[in-house]
Amino acid sequence: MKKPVRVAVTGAAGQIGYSLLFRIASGEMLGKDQPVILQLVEVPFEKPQQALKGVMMELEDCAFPLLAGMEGFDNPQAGFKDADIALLVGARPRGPGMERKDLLLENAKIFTEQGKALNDVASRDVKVLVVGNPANTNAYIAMKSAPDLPAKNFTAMLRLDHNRALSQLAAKSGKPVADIEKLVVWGNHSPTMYPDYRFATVGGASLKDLIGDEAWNRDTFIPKVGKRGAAIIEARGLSSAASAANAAIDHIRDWVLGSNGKWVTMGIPSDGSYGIPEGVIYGFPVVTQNGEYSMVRDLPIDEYSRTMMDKTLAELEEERAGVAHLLG
Ligand code: NAX
Repeated sequence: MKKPVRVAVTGAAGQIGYSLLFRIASGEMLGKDQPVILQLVEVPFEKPQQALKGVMMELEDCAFPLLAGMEGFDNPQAGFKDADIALLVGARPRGPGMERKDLLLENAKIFTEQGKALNDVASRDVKVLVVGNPANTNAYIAMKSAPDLPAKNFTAMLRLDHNRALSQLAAKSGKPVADIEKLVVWGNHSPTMYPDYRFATVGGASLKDLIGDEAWNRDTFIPKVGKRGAAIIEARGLSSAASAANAAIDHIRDWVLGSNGKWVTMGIPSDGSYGIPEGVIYGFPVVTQNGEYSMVRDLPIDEYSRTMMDKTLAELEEERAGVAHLLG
């Protein structure tokens, strides 16, 4: 039997948590031979702590053979102890009348504290995925608050955007999702992101040539992927949860177990490639192997793509400037 992997999850009593935890415990994230210990973190208030207890009771009732242990916490310093993987899902939602600036600052406090806690008590190899919005900037704040951990361990979730784009492309081209490779989603997890299928292939042939409809790309595809989150809220009355949990599982599974040469999108700290300033957490194409990701480099960037990539970068830089005073 393998040594259990410690997985910390914040926002464990929330919507995404409810779609996520059972799949982690059943082995869908780390493999059907990998025991896990769940360290579940919620805010220290009665209602969410009570709800967390209920979720833990249900996890118990599944009698998952791979669930080697489970504990609930009301603070990250205790909850992140020795964590090998940290899924930072909980975040402050936008309240009525709340300005974007205030939302950013409220979340900056949360992710500063969580970054510090990871720095203090998590495994030195902890793999961090930030799901809670604004995900890229929250990941940046956590990374900056954890100076003793490698910056490359901090990532943000662009995988839902990647998967949304894949499905739209499959529907348009009539090809199976599984056959589409080399898709990229550049930038911020926000409507400014740039889903880019210029390099995508189906069975080795160019998907762009197959679709051959540039107007569809610019006028339908890109805005549809960018506004998909809002469309789900309008239809469901609640934000994406099961698809977000699914994307988090995909992200970590590929990071830990490898993508078998396939490109996937991860929000990672830039190394200066593609004109994106070093340190900015930005969606890039990566391949993963042996628990490490590496960026797909030297892709040609045409004028339209440059404009799109700079627009989503500008938004990230604005967010970063809004929290700079907190990071010293
Ligand atoms: P919910 O409001 O259902 O659940 C969030 C949970 O987090 C709550 O139980 C809350 O008590 C808890 N929480 C808040 N602050 C916390 C803290 N400091 N420590 C521990 N727990 C804390 O939201 P849910 O639908 O689960 O969404 C969670 C986050 O994911 C939101 O920020 C949401 O915007 C974001 N999303 C990100 C996506 C992405 O692709 N990156 C897509 C889906 C989702 O919109």
